[in-house]
Amino acid sequence: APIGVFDSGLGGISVLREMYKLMPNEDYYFFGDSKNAPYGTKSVAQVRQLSEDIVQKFIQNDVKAIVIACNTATSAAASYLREKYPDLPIVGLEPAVKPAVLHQENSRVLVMATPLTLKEEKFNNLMGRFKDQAQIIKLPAPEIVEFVERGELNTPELYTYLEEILAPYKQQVDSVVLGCTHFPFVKRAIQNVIGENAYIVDGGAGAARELKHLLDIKDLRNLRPENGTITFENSRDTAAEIKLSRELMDLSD
Ligand code: DGN
Repeated sequence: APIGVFDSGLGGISVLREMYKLMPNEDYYFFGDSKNAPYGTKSVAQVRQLSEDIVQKFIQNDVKAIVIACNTATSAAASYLREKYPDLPIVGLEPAVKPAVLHQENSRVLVMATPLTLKEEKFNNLMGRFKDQAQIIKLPAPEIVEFVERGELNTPELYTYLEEILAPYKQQVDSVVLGCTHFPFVKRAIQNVIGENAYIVDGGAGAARELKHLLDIKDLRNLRPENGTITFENSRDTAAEIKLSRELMDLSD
C-alpha cells in the first residue's frame, strides 16, 4: 500500500524527497492541490474541509499512512484528522524551531511561513516553549508559494521580492526556519540574500524520520526493493503540473 502525501500545491515535494531518501522502497502517492492553493490565506474551516477531502480520496486508494506535507494544513487540520481517523498514521509538518534554537545559544531566529501558520495557536505554543532560549521573529512570506508554483526558483523577480522582505534581517539573524514546504526549493536564493552565515533549516527530514518511526512500530515498512514508485496527481490536472512536479522531485539540493 502507498503512503499518501499532500500539499496545497507542489511544495510538499520537498518533504517527499526527504522521505524517498530515507525509505526508497516505499510507494508514494503525492497529491498536489494546486487548484486550491494557497491554503495559507484561507480560513481554518476551509483548510480542514479541503484536507479531509484529500484524506478521503487517499483512503479510497488504500493508503497505509498519510503525510500532511504542508505546515498550514497541519496547523489547521492535523489534530482534527487524527481524531477522526485514529487508525491511520498521520504525520504533519511543523516549523523546525527547535533545531534552529539548539543550533546556537541565545540566538535570533527568523521563522518564515504563511500568515495562517504564524497566527495559529499551534505555532504560538511552539514559540512560547522556546521564548527564554532565543529571540524568535515571525515573517509571513506567502508570495514565495506563488513563485514556486510557477517554477520560478531563481528569477530576478524572486530576488527582488526576497531583497524586499529580508532587508531588515540581512546579517541580523543567526538562523532561518523555512516553515512552509514550498520554501526549501528557494533555499539557495534565501541564503544568498540573508547572508552565508545564517543557518537555514526546514522540517522535511524530521517529518521523514517521524514517518519511518511510525511505520516501524506499526510494522508497516515495505522492505522489498522492487517497490519505490512515485505517483503524482494534481487537482489542476494538467501535463505541465505533473512535469513540474517531477522536475522538483529530481532537483539536487
Ligand atoms: N506549502 C504550504 C505550507 O507548508 O504551509 C503552504 C502553501 C500555501 O497554501 N500557502
